[in-house]
Amino acid sequence: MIRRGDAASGDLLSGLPHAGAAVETLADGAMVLRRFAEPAAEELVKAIHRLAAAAPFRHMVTPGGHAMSLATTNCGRLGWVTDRAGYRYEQIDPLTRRPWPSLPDVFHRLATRAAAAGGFAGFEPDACLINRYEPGARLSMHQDRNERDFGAPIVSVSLGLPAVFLFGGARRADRPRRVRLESGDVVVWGGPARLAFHGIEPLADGHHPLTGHHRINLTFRKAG
Ligand code: MD3
Ligand code: FE
Repeated sequence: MIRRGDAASGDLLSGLPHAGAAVETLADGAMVLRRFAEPAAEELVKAIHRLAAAAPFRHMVTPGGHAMSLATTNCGRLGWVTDRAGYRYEQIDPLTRRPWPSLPDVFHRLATRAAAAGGFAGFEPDACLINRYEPGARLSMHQDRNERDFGAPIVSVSLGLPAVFLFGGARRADRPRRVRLESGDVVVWGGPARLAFHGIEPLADGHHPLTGHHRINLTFRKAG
């Protein structure tokens, strides 16, 4: 279902719906807000550079001992980490041994407005995982299960180079749908979609005016 010009898809800066704004339902509980973050994209990328100066991007290691192809950092009260000991949320960045930088206002505003547009008014993220892909980097099929409350949605924001998102089902073996995510696209994952298997295909080569040869993805979560 596509609702064009719906008041739910608002311009971030003016608070008004913007031309071409649409809410597209991918599956029960999964809403794509195409270009919802476009008006704020430059401000978001500036904030990411500031955050990365305080909590650098790093290639975390999976419990199996492999370095991830994508680089990761976090902001907010809790940050998602992985190492040989497993996947979890931590208040202290293991690299800097300091708390993660706080959630910038522009991040919080975007995440809560997108969640509301997707039917999750009152969403209060306490964690934002920031993934940075370069050409060839990928994310294999997984579920996000380290959060305490699966009733809260996850809001994802794509910036820079496009990617092919793989949207599977409740079982790993379910054949995934391929969904192209472009800069400014926001997806709200809640309800039955919250525990779906998902991944990202290897990033294609390219250049984007916002991020150069990178794709950056923000995922806002209520982890604690
Ligand atoms: C569907 N990130 O960080 S965002 C992740 O583009 C992650 O970096 C991908 O999967 C990325 O865990 C995909 C879209 C996404 C995020 C979380 C989900 C889709 C989801 C949780 C449940 C279902
Ligand atoms: Fe995920």
